[in-house]
Amino acid sequence: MQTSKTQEHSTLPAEAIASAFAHALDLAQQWQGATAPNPPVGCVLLGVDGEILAAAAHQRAGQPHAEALAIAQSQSNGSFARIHTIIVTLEPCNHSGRTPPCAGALLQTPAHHVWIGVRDPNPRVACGGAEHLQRAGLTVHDLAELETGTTEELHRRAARLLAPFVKHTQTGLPWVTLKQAISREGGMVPPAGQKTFTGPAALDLAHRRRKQADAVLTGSGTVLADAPDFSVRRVSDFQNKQRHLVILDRRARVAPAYIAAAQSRGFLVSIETDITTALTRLGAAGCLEVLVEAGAELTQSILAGGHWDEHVLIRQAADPGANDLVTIRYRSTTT
Ligand code: AOF
Ligand code: ZN
Repeated sequence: MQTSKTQEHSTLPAEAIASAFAHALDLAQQWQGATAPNPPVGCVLLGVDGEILAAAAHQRAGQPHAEALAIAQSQSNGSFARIHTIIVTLEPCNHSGRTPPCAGALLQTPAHHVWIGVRDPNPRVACGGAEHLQRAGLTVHDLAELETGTTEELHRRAARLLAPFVKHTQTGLPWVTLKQAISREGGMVPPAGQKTFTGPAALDLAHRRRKQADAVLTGSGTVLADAPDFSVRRVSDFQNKQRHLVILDRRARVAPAYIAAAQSRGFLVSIETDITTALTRLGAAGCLEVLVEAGAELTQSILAGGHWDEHVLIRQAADPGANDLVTIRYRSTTT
């Protein structure tokens, strides 16, 4: 079919953009937890009929950005000349960091439209990428402009995906996810001889959350009571991923043997006495997301002190065999 000049330049149907965003978010989510201190980013290249030409995600700091990978893919599969619209979950960068600027790379393609999920809060990038593309004649759109029934859900996913990077860029602190499980009796302590009281779905969730975290934070009470190994088990972990394990231990109660064993499992272990200092140090070390897995006392003080961003609450099912109830709330309303 011959495509007219107007069709070549016009915006693709909203449904095609929405499904490409969903795909870009799925890809980026697979690397959530692998990219720190960089954000997880996904990019999809579409042709004039809304067909997917290439799709990729940023995998690790120092390696190519999502856009560069997608463009390289389109070059190797011969679709480069057909690129019409670029979908990217984060505003393309406009600076030379560890890798060359993506905005410049996008301008080398024949694309007419770029859709952005979230604007980059990095002061070296902030609005620079989008502005640069616009000045060069591309039409830049924000996901929020998209008129579909799924836009809100896509926007919520994009915002959560980038929230740790946004917070870290703006404050130097990591995003704190507080995981709390409550038994049907209302307590947080598993019955004697058991490490957990939640079912398989809640355990899967817990391990997925560990996988996406750059650090696990716990208290000495939990270590003394359970000696948790804090490893990622129910999902496959990233290769060579090194997580921090921070233990809040004011009275130096944690045995050196526990610390040595955690180090031999690959953790960078540190003992801290104060939550604010612990989070500041994790942020300075480039951690984007911290998962708190602690007992009642530390959990309550993190809630009361406002040191959390996301509270994942797992309530044990009233009936044995039924699914536990998971609720997620955010401290700020921007996510
Ligand atoms: C993008 N696409 O896939 C990512 C971006 O040191 P560099 O070169 O890796 O640059 C890191 C910065 O680039 C990071 O702080 C963030 O602002 C942006 N990340 N940008 O266009 C990507 N990961
Ligand atoms: Zn880039």
